[in-house]
Amino acid sequence: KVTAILDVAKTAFAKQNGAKLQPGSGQVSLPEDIRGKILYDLGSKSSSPELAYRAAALSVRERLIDAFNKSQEYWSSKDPKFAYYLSAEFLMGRSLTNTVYNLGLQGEYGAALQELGYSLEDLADKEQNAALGNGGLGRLAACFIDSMATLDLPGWGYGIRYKYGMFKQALKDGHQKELPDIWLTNGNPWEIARPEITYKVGFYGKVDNFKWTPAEEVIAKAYDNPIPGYGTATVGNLRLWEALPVAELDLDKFNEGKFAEAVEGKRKAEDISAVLYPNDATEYGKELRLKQQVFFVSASIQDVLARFKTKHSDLSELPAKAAFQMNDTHPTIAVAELMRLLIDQEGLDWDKAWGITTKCLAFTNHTVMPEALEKWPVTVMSKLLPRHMEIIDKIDSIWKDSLKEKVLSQIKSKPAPKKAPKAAAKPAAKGAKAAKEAEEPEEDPVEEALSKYGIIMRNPYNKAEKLVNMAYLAVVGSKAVNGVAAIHSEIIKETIFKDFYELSPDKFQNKTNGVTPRRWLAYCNPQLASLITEALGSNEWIKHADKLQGLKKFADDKGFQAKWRDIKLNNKHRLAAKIKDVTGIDVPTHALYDIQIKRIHEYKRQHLNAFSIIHRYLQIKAASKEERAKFVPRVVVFGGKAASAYYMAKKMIRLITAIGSVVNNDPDVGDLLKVVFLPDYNVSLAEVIIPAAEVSQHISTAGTEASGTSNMKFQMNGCLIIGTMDGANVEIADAVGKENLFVFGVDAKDVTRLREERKNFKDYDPRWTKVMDTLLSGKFGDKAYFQDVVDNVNDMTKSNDWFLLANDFATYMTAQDEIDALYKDQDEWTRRSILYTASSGFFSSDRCIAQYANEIWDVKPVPVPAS
Ligand code: B1N
Repeated sequence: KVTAILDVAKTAFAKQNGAKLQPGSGQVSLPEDIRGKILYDLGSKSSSPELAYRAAALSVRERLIDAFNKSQEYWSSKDPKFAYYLSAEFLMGRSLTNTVYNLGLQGEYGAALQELGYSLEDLADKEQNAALGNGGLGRLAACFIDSMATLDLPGWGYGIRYKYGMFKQALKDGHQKELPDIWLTNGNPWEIARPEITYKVGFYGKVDNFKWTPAEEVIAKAYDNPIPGYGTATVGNLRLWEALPVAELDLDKFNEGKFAEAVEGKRKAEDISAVLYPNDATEYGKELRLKQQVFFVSASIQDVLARFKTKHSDLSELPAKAAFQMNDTHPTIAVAELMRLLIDQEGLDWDKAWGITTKCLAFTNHTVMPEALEKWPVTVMSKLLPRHMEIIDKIDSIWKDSLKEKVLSQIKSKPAPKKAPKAAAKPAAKGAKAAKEAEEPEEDPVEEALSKYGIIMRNPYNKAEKLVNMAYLAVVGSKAVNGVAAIHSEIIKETIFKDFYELSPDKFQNKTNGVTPRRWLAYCNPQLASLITEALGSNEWIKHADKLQGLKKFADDKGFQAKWRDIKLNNKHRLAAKIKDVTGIDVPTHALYDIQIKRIHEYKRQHLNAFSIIHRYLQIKAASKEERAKFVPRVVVFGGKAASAYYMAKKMIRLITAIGSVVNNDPDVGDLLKVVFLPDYNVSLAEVIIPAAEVSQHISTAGTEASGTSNMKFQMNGCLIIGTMDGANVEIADAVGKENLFVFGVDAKDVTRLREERKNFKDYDPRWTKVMDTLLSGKFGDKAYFQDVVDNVNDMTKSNDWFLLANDFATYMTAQDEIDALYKDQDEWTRRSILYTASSGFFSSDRCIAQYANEIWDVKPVPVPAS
C-alpha cells in the first residue's frame, strides 16, 4: 500500500538536513514521521500492517518518553512519598491503543494512519500481548499501575521482564497443547532498556559471623515501561528486571576449548528471568521460582534505597518516602531482604532496621487455596539464601518470644491440658516404640502453644521437614494485611490468619479489587462509551466512574434501551466473526451469549457449566418441534488456560470441546445451542469477548474465589451475572441489587459442614444423574476418558465433591431457567443491563487504588503540570 511513501519520506528528511525531527513539533507531519520510521528505523522500503504497527508504535513511543521524562523529573524534584508495587506478574496485554488514547492522541494518529491506508484498530491487532502474568492477580497489577498514574500518585511497579510469558494455548484434537510465548521477537517499543541501571543479586555461599559471601551472583538490568495516566500529564513507570551474567564468558574454559561450558554460567543466569511459571493459585516449590522472587525483590529494593540515598542520609526517613506493597506471597522475601540491606549494607542495628521494615511493607493476600500459600523448605532457603534464612530465624524467635507472656497467661487461665492419657499410656509402652517415645523430648507447653504462630513451622505431612511460611513472614513484617474482597477479607481473619488477627486486629484491612474503566469499558467498547458519554453529557465517567450512576435514570427509557441493545448486538457480531475466524464455528447473533472466561480450575467449576450444557442438550433432543421453538437459543463460550501439570483442569477442557463437537453438529439442535472453546484466552481476546457478553458465569464454590475481577469487567459492560455468593460477586450484588443477579449455591459459611457431610450425600438431582449417565454412555466420545471426571464429582465414597458440584446443581439449574425466562423479556433484560453498568463505578481500580494510597501507603497525588 505504502510503497510511494519512500519519496515523500526521503524529501521530508532531506529537507531537515538529517536533523532529529520531532513529531508534533510542526517540523514533520505525523504521516511523514511514521513513514520515516518504516524507512529508517525498520529499514523497509515498503509497508505492511506489521511494519506500520511498529512504526506507529515507535512514533507514539517518542511522545510517551517525553511525557515520561517530564513526570519522573518533576516527581524527583518534589521528592514525595512513593508507592512501590512489588509483583511477580504484570499482565499488560497490548499497549498501542491504550497509550494513544490515554495520551489523548487518537484524533491525530487516527487521521495519520488513515492517510497511510490503515486504521488504528487494524494495526493494534498486530501487537503481541505482553502476557507476563497468569490471570487475575497479574491483570490486577496492570490495572493498578494504570490507576496510580491516572490519579497522579507517585508510584512504580516492580517486576520481572520474563523472556517467555504465559504459554500460548492451542487445541489439538480438543486437548490443550502448550506452545512457548515468544513475545519479544520483533522487539518491544514500549520499553526503555537501562543498561546503566544494574544491581547485583547473590545466591548460595556461606555466612561467616553475619557476613554473607554468595557463591553465585547475577546482574539485574532495568527496563522501564512508561505507564501513561488518563486525562493527566502524569506518566508512571513499571520497572522490570532482566537477569544477566556477571561475566559473559568463562575465559579459562573458553581458552581450554570448552566453548559450551564457557557459556554455561551465562545461560544459568539468564534462566532466572526466562520463564513465567504458568501456575495460577497452584503448585510452586521449585528453587528457580524462589530465585526469581529474590532476584526481582532484591534489585527493586536496592534501586529504591539507591534513589533514596541521593536525597537523604538518615534511613529512618525511609518510611516517609517509600511504601512497598507485596502482591501475594511471591515478593514476601522482601521482609528479609530489606532487613539484610539495612543491617548488612547500611550498618543499622536490628531494632532500628525492624522498625523501618515494618513501617515500609504491606501485604495483600489473594487466595486461601493451601497449595498457593508458599512455604519454602528450610533446607532450600538455607542453601539458596543462607543470610536471609538466618534473618528469618531471628525474626521468628524474637516474634515468638514477644508472645511468650501472653501464651503463658493463656495457659494458666485455661484448665490443665489433657495430658493424663498420654502419661498413663507410657508405662505400658514397650520395646523400640517406647524407647523412641522416651527419646522424644516432652513438648514444652509454652513452645507448643507458640507453634501456631511460627514463621518456621513443621511440614504437617512430613514432621521431619521444616518450612518457612511466607505468608506468616509477611504478616509479621508488614504494617497492613489485606484481602481483595469484603468476604475474602473476613475469611482470612477467620481461617488462615486467625491467630494473627486476634493478636493485632487493626493490622487487617479489606481492599476490594477494581479494574480500569479505560481499557475495560472506554476502549474495548467504544460504541457503548459514546452512548454513555452522550447520555451523561460528558466523558468524565472515564476518570470518575461513580458518575456512571447517572445512567440509572435511563434504565426504563425505551429509546435508550433500544440503542443500548443495538450496541450489544454489534459487539456480538464482532465476537461471532472472531469465533468464526478462530474456530470455524458459525454462531447465530440472535442467541443469548453466555460466557465463562477464566483460568480452568476445579474451584471455578467450568465442569458445572459443562454439565448444565449437557442437560440443555438432552432437553432439546427430547423436545418436540413445537417445544423446540420455545427454547431460547444460546451460544456458550469458554476461554481459559489450564496449568500444564493440572490433570483434572486439562480434562475439563477436553470435556467442553467434546460436548461442543457433538452439540454443534447435531441437526436436531441447529441454532438452539452452540458450545465454543476459544483457544488462547488472553487480554486482547477478553477485550472482544466481554463487550459482547449478555450473561457471564462466576460460579466458584463459595469461599474459594478471593475476588474475581472479570465479574467487574462484565458488569461495566452491561452483562448480567450468574454466580455464587463468593468473592466480589457479593459486593456486585449489593451494588446492582441481588434480585438483578442470578444467584445460586450454598453460602461460604456452610461449605465446611457440607464437605463434612458429603459422604452421606444422597440428594442427587435426577437431572444430574442423567447427565452423569450420558457422559458415561460414551455419547461424548471415549467414556473411559471421562470416568475419573465423573468419579471426582459423583462418587461420594471417595471423599469427593469437594467443590460441591452435585450439591449446588439443582439451584444452578433453577438460576439457568431464570435466565431463559428473563431473556424473553428484552425490555427487562436491557433495563437490568443498564443498571449493571450504572452501578459499576465502585469497581473501578481508581477507587481501589485511592484506598490503598489513603489507608495503607499514605501517598498523596503529585500532579505533573501539563508542559
Ligand atoms: O487473584 C485475583 C483474584 O481476583 C482471584 O480471585 C484470585 O484467584 C487471584 C499463585 C496466584 N490468587 N492467587 C493467585 C497467581 C499466580 C500464582 O503463581 C497464585 N491468583 C489469585 C486478584 O486479586
